Amino acid sequence: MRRALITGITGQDGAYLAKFLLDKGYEVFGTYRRLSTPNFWRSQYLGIFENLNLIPADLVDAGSIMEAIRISRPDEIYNLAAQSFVGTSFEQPIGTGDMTGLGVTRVLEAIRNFDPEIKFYQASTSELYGNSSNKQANEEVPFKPASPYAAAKLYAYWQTRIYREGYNIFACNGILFNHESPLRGLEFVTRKITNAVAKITLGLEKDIKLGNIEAKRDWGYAPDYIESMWMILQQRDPDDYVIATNESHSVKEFAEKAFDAAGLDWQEHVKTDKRFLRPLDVHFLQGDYDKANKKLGWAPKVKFGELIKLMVKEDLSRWDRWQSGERFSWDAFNYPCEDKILSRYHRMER
Ligand code: NAP
Ligand code: G4F
Repeated sequence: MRRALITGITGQDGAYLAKFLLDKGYEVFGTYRRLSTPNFWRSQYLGIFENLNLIPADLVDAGSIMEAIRISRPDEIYNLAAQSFVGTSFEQPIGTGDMTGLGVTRVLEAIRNFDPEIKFYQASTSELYGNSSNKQANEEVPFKPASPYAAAKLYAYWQTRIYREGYNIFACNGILFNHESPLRGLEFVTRKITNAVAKITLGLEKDIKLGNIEAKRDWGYAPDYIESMWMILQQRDPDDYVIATNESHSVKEFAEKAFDAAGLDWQEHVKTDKRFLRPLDVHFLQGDYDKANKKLGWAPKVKFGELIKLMVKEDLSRWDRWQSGERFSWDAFNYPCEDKILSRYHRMER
């Protein structure tokens, strides 16, 4: 039986990847951080929690990573753990550099020391491109990161290549464009919108406040993208691949379609608020997955319109069930109202 170690198993991609690998017959190990309250809701939601082998480890603690590898003795490591929210990376740039950047070197060093035969997948990102061009980005387009998060990921991207070329480790970058799902964190704009649409529909809220609604992203469906991670590690040679839908849409279009899916007019409910503007933003991202298509045989199945509908449907159903007294594992009921969260913006306003 093949063994996989997933860092970041409590996140969106970690949960879907764990399910995917279990279905393929893998023995799945996942690292999780000690938190004051456990957060396994995603794997519980997917019904796989009981099938996971969990190992406490933190990317800022090299010894804990080594220990996780010793315990799991994996054939493949999927490094999904990161401080993954771009907005937070402006508030916590040093912590983000440590976890999202240096953390990757800690995993690569552990592989080099423990067993260089272990295959390694690094969760690289379209944020690497930043505002480098307004064209579709493939693997040859130069990077120009525009956030502390992207700068940390750039370092991690190069370390992955350096360990591949320098130590002959099977280390690969999946350069994934934005991918969303009903398991997406509530701070990301897509789920923030679909959750708000559900609450507004049921009369629990009146409006939603957003930042830069002109920003454009190439949004795909997370379970489609998870499959590419596995495919990348099954090739004969290690390499880097862009994973995308090749379409780009604005936040405004996303909001319009999400409200429309619930029979509402977005203009009556969407407000803009400077609080959600970033010091520097990426205005346009659109990928080109041609290489992944030709070499891996990968293509996205779920596109923009369908993605929005399935996310709105799921959030509506959850709030509806919750209001009827049903209790289940999820995140939204427990999330603070954003007006209660103070940031640098509030300090500047005072
Ligand atoms: P996510 O939902 O935010 O999950 C991030 C995971 O990392 C969580 O399990 C989190 O654990 C863990 N983590 C954070 N800091 C850690 C630390 N110091 N030590 C160990 N674990 C830590 O992110 P995602 O959307 O699943 O994304 C997965 C990966 O792909 C991330 O590296 C992200 O940067 C990258 N990526 C995502 C996208 C996208 O559109 N989703 C696109 C490109 C690349 P806790 O639950 O304890 O916080
Ligand atoms: O949903 P977002 O926060 O995602 P972002 O910044 O594109 O990052 C995500 O995708 C990356 C891949 O490209 C990943 F690497 C990263 O880990 C993460 O998963 O914001 C998308 C866009 C931005 O331009 C943002 O300024 O939406 C804009 N936006 C407008 N109003 C907002 C809001 N973003 C958030 N989070 N909240 C708003 O109210």
